This record gives sequence, C-alpha cells and structure tokens, in this order.
Amino acid sequence: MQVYLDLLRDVIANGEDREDRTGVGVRSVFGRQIRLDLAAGFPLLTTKRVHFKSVVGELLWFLSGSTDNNQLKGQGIRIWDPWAIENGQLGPIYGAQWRSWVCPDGRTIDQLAELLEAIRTRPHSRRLVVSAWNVADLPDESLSPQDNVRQGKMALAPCHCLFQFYVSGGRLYCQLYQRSADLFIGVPFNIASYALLTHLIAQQCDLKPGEFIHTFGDLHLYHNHLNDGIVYEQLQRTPRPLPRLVLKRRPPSLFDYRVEDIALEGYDPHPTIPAPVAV
Ligand code: UFP
Repeated sequence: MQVYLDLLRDVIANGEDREDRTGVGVRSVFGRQIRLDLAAGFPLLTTKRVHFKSVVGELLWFLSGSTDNNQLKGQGIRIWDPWAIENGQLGPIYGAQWRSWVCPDGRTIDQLAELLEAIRTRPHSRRLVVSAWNVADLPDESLSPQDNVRQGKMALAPCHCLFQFYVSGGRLYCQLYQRSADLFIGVPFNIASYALLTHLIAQQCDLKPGEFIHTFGDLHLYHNHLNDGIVYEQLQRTPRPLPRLVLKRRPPSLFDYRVEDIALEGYDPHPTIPAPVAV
C-alpha cells in the first residue's frame, strides 16, 4: 500500500489549506487516482490497524438495504453514530439507494440485483454503474445531519457516490468515484470496503477479482490530523505484506453473505492510530 503513503505525501506537499463544512479545516487537492491489483493481496492498510470487522459489518448492512443505525450498533459498530437521529434512522443513504431507489411513479429499483444480472448476461456492457447520488434525497448542507433526516433527506451526502464495473479476461474490475475523501480516517476504510464488494460480486458472477481503481474528487487531510503529528507517524512506518481475503462459503446470492463467511489471513499491521472524526 505504498500508493496510500504516496497520496499522503501528495496532499501534504500540494494541498491548499482551506475551510470546510465541519469547521475543522483541511489541506486539500482535487482529482487523484490509484489502482490496486486485487490479485496482489487484499488492500487493507498495514501501516495502521484498520478495523476490518467494521468494514464487513457496514458493507453487509449496505447490501441488506438497511439505513437503520441500530442494526450496526447491535454488532458493536459505532461509525455512523454521529449522524443518526434518536431512533437510529439515517435517511435514504447508501442501503436505500443501492437496493430501493424510489422512482417518480413509486416503483423501486434494486440497482445491485440489476447490476449482477447485467454482469452475468452482458459482461461487455458499458452501463455496469451503481449510483448513490440521488439528487432528490441530498441533504441541505446548511442543516445538521439530524435535521436533514427528520425532513426525509440523507444524513450525509454520499461520499463514495458512483461505481462502475468492467469485465475482462475473466476478471472483474471496479472503479469508484469518491467526491470527498478524508484521507486519514475514511479512505483506508473505503478502499477495503470496495475491494471486499468486488470480491463478493466476482464470486457471485464466477469471475476473479481484477483491479480496484479509486478516483478521488476533493481529497483532504483534516488540520487536526496534520497538527497531531499522526499523519507523519504513519509515514514513518514501513508497509508489511498484504493479507489475503478468504470467502469461506458461496451463498446463493450477493444478499446472503454473513459476517462468518468472510475472513482475512495474514493481517499483521502496525498498531492502530486513534483519530477524531469531523462531523
Ligand atoms: N468521508 C469519507 N469516506 C466516507 C464517508 C465520509 O472520507 O465513506 F462517509 C469523509 C469525507 C469528508 C466528510 O471529510 O467525511 C464528509 O463531508 P462532506 O459531505 O462535507 O464532504
């Protein structure tokens, strides 16, 4: 994951210091891309421990179509807590858009079910796209996440907002467009999540995982992460060999995976680096 450390150096060296919605302030660049070959190992950061159980739990929660934070909390995953209202709702975020995008006539579209059908029957299609960017459901940037949810909007506008697949040589490639990326906290998690999603869809479609291509819009480091010295601490660590992903079972559909089906072998990271998240 040298490419991740290179991105950190890029933002530090070339970023512009500026204000942001959260009030914390960021150093930011616009428009970057990394490519990770999933055959070379599972791209989970080794220069700090990333909580893979949360990656798995969150992805399976998205795939279930749920937008209820209580279901994540029940598994001990607290990453969505700052954005939820009292009853756990988060508004129509990823799970809703992926599995039940609401049409003007009231019908709903299961984008992921349609995607799998398309990959199986039309692997050369140039329309293997899933979008969470449902303009009608976007939150008002001047309101709190909770006020947006109370008005039926998303708690947070999708960060990983659009992804596309490509099939070549029996391998499944995935490219993600991430409009906004917290490089220290969010990105290691987002990489692992989409790498895992690509593995699961590949298994379901009798393909091997290809590359994960991660394209960034506003890529930033929060000033508190820079000022704490934790970004520099991360840069001093030497990457270790990547772990390997093991899928222990092939369930009947993409929507039937359980946490126990997904395991990592050989993950031996440097210690975790706690960091505050900007809400
Ligand atoms: N963020 C990520 N990845 C995610 C996620 C959020 O990096 O998966 F949900 C970060 C990006 C940004 C903030 O720092 O959260 C969202 O703020 P905004 O909507 O103003 O871009």
